[in-house]
Amino acid sequence: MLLNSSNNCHRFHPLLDSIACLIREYRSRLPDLELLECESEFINVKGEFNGEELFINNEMHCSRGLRRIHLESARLGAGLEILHCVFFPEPTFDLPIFGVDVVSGTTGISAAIVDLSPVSKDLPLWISNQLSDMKFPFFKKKRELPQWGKIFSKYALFIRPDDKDEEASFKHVVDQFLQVLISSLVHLEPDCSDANATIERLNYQRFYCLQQRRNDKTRNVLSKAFDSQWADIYIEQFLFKHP
Ligand code: BLA
Repeated sequence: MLLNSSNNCHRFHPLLDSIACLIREYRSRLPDLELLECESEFINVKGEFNGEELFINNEMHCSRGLRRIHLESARLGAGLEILHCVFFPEPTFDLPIFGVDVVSGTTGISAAIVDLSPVSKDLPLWISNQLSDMKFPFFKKKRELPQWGKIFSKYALFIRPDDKDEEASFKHVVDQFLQVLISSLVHLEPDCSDANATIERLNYQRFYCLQQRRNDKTRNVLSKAFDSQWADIYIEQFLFKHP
């Protein structure tokens, strides 16, 4: 049997593993899916801290309507595991940005966030209609979004799951958000690349990246595991690279 050389065989917290599987399943159904073979120095990153193996594995694709489909799994020391995923749309398509961040530490999942974030003043109507019809499960520990989080929609879910049932409910919301995004994407026709709406969406994507770069928690964790200069480059040129 061939050993998987890309470290995908590492087991993460079951919620992180199962959300990654779910995302891969949706991703596999995207039209014209292609591997993005850019920035290869960031695809598999390895390090060591106090004898502990640290690593980041990235999967990067594009498809019709989505310019950058990024799924990241990272183990960054002291029991810290992160699942991070962003689907950046082509600005010619009237689609929101899908994003997920799940952070697991020694005491379990501390943060689970998912959103379909607007790339113009509001979400497209057919998306907000579907989201407002959704029945959101009850979560005991809702968390407050930070100052820079004004990029998120009013449907953003940010919680600390209380038990396995809440973890399953969070995954269910991720599933529904992906369903909403991908069912829209398939039927959507793009605008011209120089249309006003396209330029506006491009600018909002830039703003989204600028705001995400202000997440000091991400920067601190990466700086500790690697070094601060590398963390800045990774965040600005890979995680939240400008369109
Ligand atoms: C929070 N992100 C965090 C936290 C850590 C990371 C350690 C704090 C967890 C906690 O407060 O319990 C770390 N996240 C990472 C790292 C990577 C990562 C190292 O993605 C990548 C290598 N962040 C995103 C995306 C969203 C996001 C796509 O990357 C949203 C869709 C949100 N993460 C997000 C938010 C917080 C967070 C809102 C809380 C920040 C705060 O409370 O100040």
